[in-house]
Amino acid sequence: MTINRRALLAALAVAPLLLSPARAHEYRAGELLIDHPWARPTAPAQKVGAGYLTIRNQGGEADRLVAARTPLVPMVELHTHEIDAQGVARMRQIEAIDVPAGTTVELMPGGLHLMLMGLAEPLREGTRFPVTLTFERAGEVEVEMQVEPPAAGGHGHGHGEHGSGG
Ligand SMILES: [Cu+2]
Repeated sequence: MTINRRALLAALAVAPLLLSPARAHEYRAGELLIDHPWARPTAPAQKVGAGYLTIRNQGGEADRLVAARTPLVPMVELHTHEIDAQGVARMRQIEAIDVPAGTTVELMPGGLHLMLMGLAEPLREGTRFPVTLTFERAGEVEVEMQVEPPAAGGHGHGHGEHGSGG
C-alpha cells in the first residue's frame, strides 16, 4: 500500500489558504496580499463613500484590480485623482488598477480609491463591512473594510502623490 504523497503535499499546500485570515486585517488572493482595507466615515447626507487598501503583488506576474462590490451600495467604482488644466484635483473613473509584479499599490486619500456609490446609510466609525475585490488573475477575494478616520489610516500622508499641477 502506497501513500499518495503528491495528494498529501497538495493538501498541505492548500491548507493555509483555507484558514480564515479574519484575525489579522490582511487578506491573501493567490500571490496578492491585501492589507488594511478601510473607509472614511461619512456624514448622514453623504451618498458616496471612499474605500482604501494596500495591494502587494508578491508574485512574478502582473495583475489588475478590475472590480469591487459590497452589499452596502448598488455600485462600487474604481477612481483615481487627476489634476485638471485649472490645477484642480478631480476624481476620474478608471477601468482597472494595475498591480505590476513585485510592487505595492496603495489606495489612499488623494489618489486611487474605491468609490461607494449610493450609500443608503452613513458609514459609521468603528464598523466593518464586506467588500469583494475581483482581480483579473487572482480572482475574487472578500475583505472587511474598517470604517475609521484618515488619521488612523496608519500609512499617513506625504507620499507625494499629488501630480505637478503647475
Ligand atoms: Cu472617487
